[in-house]
Amino acid sequence: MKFKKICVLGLGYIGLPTASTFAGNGIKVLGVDINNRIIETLQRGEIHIHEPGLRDTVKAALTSGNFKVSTKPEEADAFLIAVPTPFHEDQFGEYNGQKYKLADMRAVTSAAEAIVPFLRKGNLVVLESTSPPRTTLELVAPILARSGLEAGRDFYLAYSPERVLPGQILRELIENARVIGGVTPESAQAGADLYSIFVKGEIVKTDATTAEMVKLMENTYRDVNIAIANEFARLADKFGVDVWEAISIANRHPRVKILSPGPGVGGHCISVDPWFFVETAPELTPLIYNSRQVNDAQPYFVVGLVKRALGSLKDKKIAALGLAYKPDVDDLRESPASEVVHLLQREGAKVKAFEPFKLEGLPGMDMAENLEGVLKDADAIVLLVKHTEFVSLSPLKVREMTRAKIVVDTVNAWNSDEWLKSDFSVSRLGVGK
Ligand code: SAJ
Repeated sequence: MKFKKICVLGLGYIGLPTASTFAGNGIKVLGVDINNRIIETLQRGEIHIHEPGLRDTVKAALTSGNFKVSTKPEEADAFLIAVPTPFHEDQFGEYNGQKYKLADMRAVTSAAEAIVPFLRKGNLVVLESTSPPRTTLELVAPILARSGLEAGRDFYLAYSPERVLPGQILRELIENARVIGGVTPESAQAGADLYSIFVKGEIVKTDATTAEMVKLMENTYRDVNIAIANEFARLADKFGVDVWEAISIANRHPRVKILSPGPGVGGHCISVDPWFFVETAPELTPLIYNSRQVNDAQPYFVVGLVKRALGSLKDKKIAALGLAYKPDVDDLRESPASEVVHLLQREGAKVKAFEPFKLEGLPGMDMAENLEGVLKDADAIVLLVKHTEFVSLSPLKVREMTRAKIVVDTVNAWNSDEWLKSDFSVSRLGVGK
């Protein structure tokens, strides 16, 4: 199948890089977002998210004339849906007395509805948003059928998950293997024809529900493995062991690859996607459910560690380094670091935070504009995110900036001996020694 024009619905972390990459490869792209502010920002040649290289790619795409943006779709050869699928904040499911989160599919529903008036025979529609198994067949196809056209017979319909790592999106979009699950083999082939415009990695064709499951399996696998690392950290703390040393020794086994413990699992993928399995089959997913519980409880474990180091938290001045959900990104969504700050505040601590990638932080937080500002009056320093800029901090330099004596390292970034030499006492997550 040949594509001259495509329409990308949703211009966030996935839609915008995807749309501008297609445009950079000579395809006419209409980027659609319901948020007028995003459209205005893009029309000014600016972008609303932080991702290395994205500003230049978007700018080049706009200047070439191939990339246009709007709040409404138009007729096109292919429609890509890349809208968010968060979970409901105020609705839960329940199974055997255990509460679980529910996917909020309203954005996918609206995007599919928005396509209906423009859908023509022979078009391709691809859902990219992470979704519970069978969404393509049972939610998207019936909505698109309102056009009078049937998926797989009159138009092609496929599910193709994005698998890019925030911070490396533009490179991974091109280089990663791409899964395309069609509602028919012809739909998978149409999807493969589309993505082969820029994908250099392997393109693997399958059916839509398999592709949906693959995406959820990948992130769930990671979540469960981080949960076990976090449990190992708790056990090491109890038994007087350094979990980082123990993991590094265990990982010398040829078939063991333990991930890193930390303050918890954040972001908009790994901490969300496993719930899509739990929601659709709570009776089959005790391991997935409990891993989520372990990772969600990890900020509380970190607060316990800070409490142990400081005695009491009441009125203690704490410098929190980092609020992002992981190193070197500006994304604070579902961030365990931010959760730790909230919990410390709740315990009566006076927390000042510094997030170099998002100076404004979050509402209700006392933010410093730089390192000096956050360290100045602190009683203790709590490192929550392994940003490169924090890892390379010299204890000698920090000593000059603060009177704090206590350091809590939750991400294993700092060498305790060096900090001791500069008159800091150091507590590390997962170190009971
Ligand atoms: N984390 C740990 N320990 C580790 C690794 C990560 O605590 O050893 C934490 C991070 O600090 C962060 C969270 O887990 O809070 C998730 O970070 P991540 O780097 O593992 O993943 P994401 O959420 O940035 O991106 C993931 C990726 N999926 C996998 O690696 C299986 C990415 O490829 C997906 O495209 C993305 O989710 C997505 O959009 O689904």
